[in-house]
Parts: sequence; structure tokens; C-alpha cells
Amino acid sequence: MNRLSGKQALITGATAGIGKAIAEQFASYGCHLVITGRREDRLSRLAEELQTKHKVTVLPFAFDVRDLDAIKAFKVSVQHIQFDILVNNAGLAKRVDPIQSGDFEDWDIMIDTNVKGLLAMTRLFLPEMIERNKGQIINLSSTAAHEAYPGGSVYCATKHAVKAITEATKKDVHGTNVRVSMVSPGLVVTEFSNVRFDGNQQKADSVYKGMQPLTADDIAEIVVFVANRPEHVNILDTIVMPVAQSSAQMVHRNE
Ligand code: NDP
Ligand code: 8X3
Repeated sequence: MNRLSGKQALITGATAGIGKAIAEQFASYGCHLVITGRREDRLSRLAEELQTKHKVTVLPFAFDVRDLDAIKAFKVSVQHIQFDILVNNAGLAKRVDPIQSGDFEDWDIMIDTNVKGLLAMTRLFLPEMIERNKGQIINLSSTAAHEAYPGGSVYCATKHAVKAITEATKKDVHGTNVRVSMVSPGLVVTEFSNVRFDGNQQKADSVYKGMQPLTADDIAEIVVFVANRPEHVNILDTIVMPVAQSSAQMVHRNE
């Protein structure tokens, strides 16, 4: 059953990877979209493509989720739209450094994007959902929300924070019909590792060497499943890994 047709979704980080795949799959279900990210050219191209292909309305807005003033200005620009779904997907990791040699700037980037950006978006768009007694927040978490690994102190901390925020938000809206969910993927082949290793393709490729990672579409299918449940069904979390992965560092690789 398609419960997404005619709904209105707001997706952060839709210029690449999982966010882009969610936009494509939501649009294929007839869901209208507002797509965001920093790379304006990619957003415009995706909006045009999805509008033509699926006959839905897709509005692109470029801004940085670390910039609270920009988010507030964006909120004003879309105040005529009643969002049914907010997907807080924008996020990133920077390097795999032990805490004793970690980079302060990298820490700010991860915390400001993965935690404060998600908080700000939720703070600004949740009140109207509560007022309408209807809506859904879906946060992109990670297996790094459930276990910490060496070199991942700050990234794992941000995703543990996403887990805590998701669980607390569900309790904050207790008694309303607003749904709160998160999806926690393991290894997904996207631009994530290129970003993590500052464009070092060889290092990025080594993450997925000798194993079959998840694809962005695999995760988008889960997000669609979570969003497409009946209004009384709230999936709080889903942990999804490739079959070759059993924990952050247990990855079976073929030589
Ligand atoms: P990608 O690098 O492919 O995509 C990341 C998206 O986030 C891009 O659209 C990027 O847009 C956006 N983004 C990053 N920083 C900002 C910012 N400051 N402001 C606005 N948008 C921003 O990575 P994924 O698709 O893999 O990652 C999506 C989410 O999934 C992240 O939260 C990540 O932590 C999570 N995740 C990823 C996993 C993986 O293995 N790939 C596994 C588990 C979770 P732009 O650069 O244009 O701003
Ligand atoms: C991304 C997955 O394993 O790189 O959240 O932390 S991992």
C-alpha cells in the first residue's frame, strides 16, 4: 500500500548518497519534496529530474545545516508548506583519528553538522507537526550509534547523540500522533568515505574492499518502509548491515 502519495517530505543532505536515494524513492511514490544540501547545482538537477519523471513538486534549497540563521531563513521560505515527514539525513565523518591526535576543526564539523544541525531542523519543524497532531521525524543514525570503535570517538559520539535525541524526541511528543524514528546503517557505499578521507579515493575504496556493502538504495528502501507504515505504527530504530558485516570492525572480506 502506498501511504506516501501526496504527502510532503523535507530531506536534508539530498545532493548525494542516502539522502538522494530517499528523495528518488519518495518521489517515485508520489511524495512531494523539499530537498536541501549545500551543492545548489546538484539540488537543481535532481529537482528537475524528479519533477519530470514523477510529476511531483520538488523544491531545492541550498544551505548549510551548521548555519542557524540560514536554517531560520529557509524556514521562512517554506512556511506555506505543511510537512508530513522530516528526514534528518545530512551528516558526515571526518577521518578515523584516535582522540589523542584528533583535529579540533574536524570535531566541530562533525558535531555541528550531525548533532546541532539535526537539533535545529527538528526544533524548527517539529512544533507545527505537534500542533497538527500529525507528522514524522526520521533521523539517519548509524551502527556507530550503538557501538564505539577506535578512531571513532567523535563520529560515534555524534551518532550516539542522534540515538539519544531520537529516543528523547519520541518521549517529548508522547501522547501526540507524531512519529519519531531512526535508521542505523552499517557500511553503505556513498560519498561518505571520500568525505571522511578528504577525497583520498584509495583510502575510501579500501573501506569496501573484498566485501559487498549496502547501497544508498538499500537504506532508502528501509526509510520508505518506516515512513509508509500506518499512522499508528512507530518504528523507533532499525539496525541494517551488509551480510558481510557483524559489527563496526567485524567485516568479512574475500581476498
Ligand atoms: P554522502 O557524503 O554521500 O552524503 C552526505 C549528504 O549530507 C550530502 O548530501 C551532503 O550535501 C550533506 N551534508 C553534509 N554536510 C552538510 C552540511 N553542513 N549542510 C548541509 N548538508 C550537508 O554520505 P551518506 O549518504 O552516506 O550519509 C548520509 C547520512 O547517513 C549521514 O548522516 C551519515 O552519517 C549516515 N550514515 C552513512 C553511512 C555510510 O556508510 N555511508 C552509514 C551509517 C550512517 P552537501 O555536501 O551538498 O552539503
Ligand atoms: C557510518 C558507518 O562504520 O563508518 O556511520 O561508522 S561507520
